[in-house]
Amino acid sequence: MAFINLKDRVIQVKVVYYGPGRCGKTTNLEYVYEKCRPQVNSDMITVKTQGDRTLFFDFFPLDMGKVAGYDVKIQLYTVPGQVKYDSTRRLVLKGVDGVVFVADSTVERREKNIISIRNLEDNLKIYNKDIHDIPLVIQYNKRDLAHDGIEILDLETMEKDLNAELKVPAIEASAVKGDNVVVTLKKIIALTLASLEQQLKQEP
Ligand SMILES: Nc1nc2c(ncn2[C@@H]2O[C@H](COP(=O)(O)OP(=O)(O)OP(=O)(O)O)[C@@H](O)[C@H]2O)c(=O)[nH]1
Ligand SMILES: [Mg+2]
Repeated sequence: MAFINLKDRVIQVKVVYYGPGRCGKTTNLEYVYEKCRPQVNSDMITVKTQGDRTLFFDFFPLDMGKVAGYDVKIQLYTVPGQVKYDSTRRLVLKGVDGVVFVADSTVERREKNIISIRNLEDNLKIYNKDIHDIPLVIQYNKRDLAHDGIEILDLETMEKDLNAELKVPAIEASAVKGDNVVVTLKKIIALTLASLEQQLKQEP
């Protein structure tokens, strides 16, 4: 669960962007970083391999101001999407409070999205978390490619593949253009804080 400091009245919430390699997780964070500069009081930490792939994670803290008398800080992370970095993905998921699953809308990545969301489910289990219970938003990214004549998956197909059972909020986006990037973030923050409030109520 989120880190809560009752004495200083600070809540730290961890949100992780998950998804297959090259789906646009880092691009989401870069956009948020640029847009929300005044609320970010540190550099974006990012470790990249050749060709801009995330090797470990991207990270920065976002200051949300006061919520119910608490200073709320959102820590935003991405995982490396490449299959071979599974142990790193697990590490990054430790203590996660909310997940944005970024799906790649291109037809050729269909299977990769399905494998990645299953991998998310498996890795959450390691921390006794159920994908059905954790605050989760699915982002259908790269919708802009349709305008370039590239074949993309229709929404019904993506919903059927990834969200038929979960039925979580799903948002069409273009991380490179910034379309719905902040909308996605606001949605996951809202869900995560609501879930946190529920959990706090249940504490003895
Ligand atoms: N057309 C288009 N390209 C995108 C979009 N989002 C990301 N890309 C491109 O896709 C490539 C991969 O984006 P990244 O953000 O690095 O992907 P990632 O999910 O962080 O990849 P890993 O770190 O390897 O897991 C880059 O060339 C981006 O510019 C989008 O919405 N539309
Ligand atoms: Mg990345």
